[in-house]
Amino acid sequence: MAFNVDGIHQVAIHEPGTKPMAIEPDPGQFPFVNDPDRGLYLGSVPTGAPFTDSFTFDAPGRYLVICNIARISEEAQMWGWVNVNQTSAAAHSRNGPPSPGVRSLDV
Ligand SMILES: [Cu+2]
Repeated sequence: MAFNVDGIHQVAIHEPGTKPMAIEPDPGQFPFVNDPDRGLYLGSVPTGAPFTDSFTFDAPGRYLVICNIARISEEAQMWGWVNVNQTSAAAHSRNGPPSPGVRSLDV
């Protein structure tokens, strides 16, 4: 899945089952959230120029994706879900290319 990032944002993907309220920013890492326990993937640090991060979901589940910039994810509620179903996860593992069961989320 490709994440098209435009602005000061950073993709953070969490384990299936993680709820937004369970995310605890590390105070020593401000302005980043950098939850020490639940991260599955942390995207590129933003520079201000548009860029694309990508991540392959190999297992089905409902993944929490947040913006790892603390102020944005808390005040702007910048988070969403990526639902990966059995078929798309299996297709990903076999072939690599994006599959129709995985929806793109622009952050
Ligand atoms: Cu953001």
